[in-house]
Amino acid sequence: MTTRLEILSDWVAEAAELTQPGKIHWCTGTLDEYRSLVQEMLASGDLLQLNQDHYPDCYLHRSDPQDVARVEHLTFVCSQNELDAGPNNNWMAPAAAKAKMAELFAGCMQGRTLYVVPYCMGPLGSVYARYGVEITDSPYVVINMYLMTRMGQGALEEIEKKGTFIKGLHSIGELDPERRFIMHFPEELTIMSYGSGYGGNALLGKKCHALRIASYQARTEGWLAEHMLIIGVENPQGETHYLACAFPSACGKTNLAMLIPPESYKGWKVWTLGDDIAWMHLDENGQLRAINPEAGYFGVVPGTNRRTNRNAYETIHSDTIFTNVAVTEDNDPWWEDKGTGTPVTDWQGRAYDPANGPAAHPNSRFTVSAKRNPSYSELADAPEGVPISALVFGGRRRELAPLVYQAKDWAHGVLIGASVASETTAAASGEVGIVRRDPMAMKPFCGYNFADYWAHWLSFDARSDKLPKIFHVNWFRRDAKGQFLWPGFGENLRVLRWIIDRCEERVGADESPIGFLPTAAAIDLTGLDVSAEALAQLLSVNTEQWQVEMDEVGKYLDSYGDRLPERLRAEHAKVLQALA
Ligand code: OXD
Ligand code: MN
Repeated sequence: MTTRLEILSDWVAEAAELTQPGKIHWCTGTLDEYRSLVQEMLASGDLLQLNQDHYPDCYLHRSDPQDVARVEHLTFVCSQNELDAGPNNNWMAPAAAKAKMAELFAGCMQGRTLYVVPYCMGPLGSVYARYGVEITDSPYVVINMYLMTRMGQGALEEIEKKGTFIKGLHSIGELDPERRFIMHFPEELTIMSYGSGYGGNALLGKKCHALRIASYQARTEGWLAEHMLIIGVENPQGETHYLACAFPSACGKTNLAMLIPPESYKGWKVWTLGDDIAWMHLDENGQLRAINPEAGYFGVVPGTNRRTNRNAYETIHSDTIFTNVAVTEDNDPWWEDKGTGTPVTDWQGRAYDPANGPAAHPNSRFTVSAKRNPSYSELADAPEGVPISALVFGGRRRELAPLVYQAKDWAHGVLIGASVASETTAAASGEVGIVRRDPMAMKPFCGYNFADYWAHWLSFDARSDKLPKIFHVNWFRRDAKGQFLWPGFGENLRVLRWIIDRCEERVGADESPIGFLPTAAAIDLTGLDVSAEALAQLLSVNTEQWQVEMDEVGKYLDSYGDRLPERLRAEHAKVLQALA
C-alpha cells in the first residue's frame, strides 16, 4: 500500500531518506494486522503473554525503566515568536529545533521497520474530526494507536480527500534520556518526537496532536480542544445531560468518567464518552457540542479495583495492553490496590521485593478500546457529538474550595478555570501537598500562550447566548483531623445531580463572593453517612483563606504580563472586591 496523495508520499520518502529504515510498512488498521504485530512482538520479547484463561488477549509491555512517563522538561513548543508559546511552555526557535532533531533522526531506523500510521481523531468523516499521520519505528506505538485512534485505511482515504494532515515523526532512538525531545511546530502542524517509547511522548495522536497542536488550531478556527472527560448522566425519567470536566492528574478523572451510581440512585446511569480529551464546537444554533477525539483509554492502572472503578476493572480483563505492571504466580497482571492476588515479579521483571518499591510502576498503564467499557456510550461515535450542559473544573484541595460552586457567568467561569490548582500527591515524585497552578488542567498541554488561550475562552460569550454553565468541584476537602469530608467515587453523582438541576433552573442557590453555592438541603444525602455539619463544612467559604488564594491567583495571572486579557483582570478584581 502507498498513497496517491503526493505531499504524503513525499514526506514519507523524505523521512525514510533521513532515518534509513530497513523496511516501510503502511498500516491498514485491520485486526489481522494488529494480531500479526502482536505475534512479532511476542517473538521479539517486546510483549509478554499474560494468563490467557484469566485475561484473554492481554499482553504486558515493559518499557525501559528510564522511560516511564511524559517528560515536560523535554517538551517544547517551537513557534516562530517565543511570546506565542508563552511562559507556560518551553520554547525553542523552529530552525534550531529542526536542526537538533535532524541530527538525532539521521540514520536512526537502520535495521528497523518504519511504520506509516494514518489516523483520525474523532468519528471518521465527522466535520469535527481531524487527521494525522504518525511515522514511527515502534510496533508498540502502532498497536497502541490501533486501540487509541481510528487508524488505517479509512483514515488514509479521508486524508487523501482533504489533502492535509498533521505530520508526526517519531523514533524511539536509543531510549536515552539525554537524547530525548518532544517538539511541536504548531504553525507547521508538525510534531517530532525522539528518544521515548512511552505513552504521551510517543502516541502522537494523544497529547501532542489532540491537545497541543489542536488547541492552537482550535484558537484559529474558533473551537476548544480541552483536557476534559465527557459523560452523559441519565436520570430515571430517561433524560440525559452531557458534562465535560477538567481535572489535573491524580484527581480521579478516569473514575468520574466511568462512575457507577450509588445503591440509592435506582434508575440513574452514567455513560462514558471520553476519559481524557474533549473537542468542542459551537453548532449553528450556538449550542456547544463535544466529541472525544480518542477511541480508547490509556489509563493509570494502580488503584483500579471493583470498588474504585468497577467499569475500568472489568474493561481491562480482556483485549488490553498493560505497560509496566507486575505479574502474579498465575501470570495475571498485578498492581497496588488491585484487591486480589500477590505479585511475584515486579514491573522491571525482577523477583518482587518490597525493598525495591511498588510492584507495579505508579504510572503503569492500560491501553484498551473504549468499546470494551460496560458504560460506553454509542454516541461516542456520533459525528455531530453531544450537546454540553455544563463545564466542570476541579482540583485536589484539602481546604478552601467547597464541594461544588457555580460561576456567576461565562467570564467568571473562565477565571475559575484559569485559577485551577491542585495539591501534589505521592503518585508523583517531589514534595506532597504542594499547591500547583494548572489552569483548565492544561498546563502541560496548551500549545500556545495561556494569556491568548484565556482571551480565546472569553470570546465565546459574544458568539452564543446558549453556552454551558460553569462549575468547580473539590472531592478532597478534609476536616480538622485530616479526614476526608466527602466519600467521593459513585457518591459524586449527588453533586452532578445538583449541577444538572442548576442547568435546568430546577433549584435555587446561595450567592457568595466566589459564586453560587448549594443551599443546605440541595445536596441529596439519602443513604449516605455524611452529617449535616460535615456538609456545612464542605460548602463553607472562608473569606480570609479566599483572599489569600485570590492574591496568589492575581500574582499568577500577572506573570502573563501585557498579554493577559483586561477582562480576566477585571473578573479577578470583582471577586477580590466581593471578598473585601
Ligand atoms: C494523562 C495525563 O496521561 O494527563 O492523561 O498525564
Ligand atoms: Mn490526561
